[in-house]
Amino acid sequence: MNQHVFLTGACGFVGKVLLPILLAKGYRVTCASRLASSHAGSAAEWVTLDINDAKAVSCVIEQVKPSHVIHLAAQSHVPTSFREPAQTWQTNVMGTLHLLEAVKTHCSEAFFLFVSSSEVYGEFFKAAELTAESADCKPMNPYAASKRAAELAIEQYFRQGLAGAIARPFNHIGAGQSPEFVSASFARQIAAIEAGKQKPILQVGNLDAQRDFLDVRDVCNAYVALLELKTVDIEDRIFNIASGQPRRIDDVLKLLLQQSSQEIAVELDPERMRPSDIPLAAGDCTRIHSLTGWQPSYDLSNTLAELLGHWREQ
Ligand code: A2R
Repeated sequence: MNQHVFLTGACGFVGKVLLPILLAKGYRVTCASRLASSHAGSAAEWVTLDINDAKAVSCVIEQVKPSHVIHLAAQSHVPTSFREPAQTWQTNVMGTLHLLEAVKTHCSEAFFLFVSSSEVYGEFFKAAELTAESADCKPMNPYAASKRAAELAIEQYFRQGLAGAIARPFNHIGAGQSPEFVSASFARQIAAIEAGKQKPILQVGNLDAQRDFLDVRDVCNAYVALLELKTVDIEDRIFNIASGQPRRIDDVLKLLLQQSSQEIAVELDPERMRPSDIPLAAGDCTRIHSLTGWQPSYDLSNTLAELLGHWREQ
């Protein structure tokens, strides 16, 4: 089969990192974005597409006839999902359904990789140190619930013969991520302090919480590894993309502060302390490792140093 990937959400944080990795691996890639025209000229092909438009999705998939779909496009912002739950479900569930139907109609042999989120585990995280894919999903926000709903839709297509996999990535780190995420927030503040744009006080939330961090390039390499997956049982098609190593937020902060020669005080910001915080969220990554050989390759302190370098250049 011709190796032609259809990549949605190509202009997002992950999409921008994944695209060059796919091209370097020799995949032909057609990227979809709502603002595609601005990317004409890159090595990939681009289409302008709103996944909420079922007809447009069908037309594009009929033309492209990809061998693989990587579906990243989503309303991925948790606070927005509380403000706009219907829009979040529309894009994340119905948008996914439009793609599934188009693939079923026009290229039913294609491999469909759906990028979900570790957020689907939600409250279950309180029950285990390392959460495996077999855990109960107990979403705690509309974003996570919509991703779980989309997973259920995909599982039904899997049972009807669709090839594919579902990825549940844990926390990613990398340049280009919104400073609403903890590592980017710390790095941005340190860079601002060094540049004299912020008092030498770094505002933090809950430093005791433990999370599972991966370099976004490792996350993307995992997606590429999943594209090459051979047939597996439907029950085994969900994959945690995780390091399997819980890290205290405090340790991430310390690693970043070590990169700076500046004297920086740390101050708790009550606004950043969420009472619903999950104390520990980390994933068991045994399944993806045993089925594809994937494992993380980037060292956390190097990733954080690069992140800080990125913010220093802003
Ligand atoms: O269309 P754009 O360029 O605004 O791209 C956004 C895209 N997107 C959509 N694309 C087509 N039709 C829509 N109705 C639509 N709504 C959103 O999804 C945006 O660039 C992309 C998602 O990018 P980020 O929010 O930066 O997410 P990130 O961190 O790259 O995560 C990738 C995936 C998401 O599905 C997460 O939920 C998952 O990884 O964990």
